[in-house]
Amino acid sequence: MSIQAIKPGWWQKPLDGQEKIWLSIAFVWCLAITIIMPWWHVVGDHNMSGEYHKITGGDFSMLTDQFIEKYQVGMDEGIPVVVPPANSDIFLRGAQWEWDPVLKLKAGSTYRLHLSSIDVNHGVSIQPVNMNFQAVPGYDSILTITPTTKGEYRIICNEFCGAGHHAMIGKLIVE
Ligand SMILES: [Cu+2]
Repeated sequence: MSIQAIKPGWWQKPLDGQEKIWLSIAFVWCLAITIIMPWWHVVGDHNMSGEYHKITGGDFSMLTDQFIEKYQVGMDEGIPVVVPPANSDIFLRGAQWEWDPVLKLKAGSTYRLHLSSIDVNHGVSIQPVNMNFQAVPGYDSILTITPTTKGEYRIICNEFCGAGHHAMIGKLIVE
């Protein structure tokens, strides 16, 4: 019986010069983005800080319905249109597969926007300005917003949420 020498595998060979360079670049980049993410929050307003509270889908739905009842002015393709006063609490409900209500806001006014979903996770992507948030079931995410540019915006769900995901497009109007 003889003992055969085991051939060294690729993982036992020392790193090649090129490999060392790329690993170093990747490592430095990892460090850089780790610093940049919190830095953006302070310097660039990229990552907004909000308030978060636990809430059931039923309770959030009830608050949204009350909000709609109070400030509804019409309908837009089957979705209620709401004109809330400045400095008020406003609600945006995500559900498979629509956003409601349509919010009509005043440029320069500040609102407390409550975001949630009553079923699964939805992504809130406001286009074309490309602001992105999350509607998370079980949580009321509150953002203090002051829209500055007049126009009609689309709220696109950018978190895959099922068969009708591609059609989950809401509307936000600033005038
Ligand atoms: Cu979706």
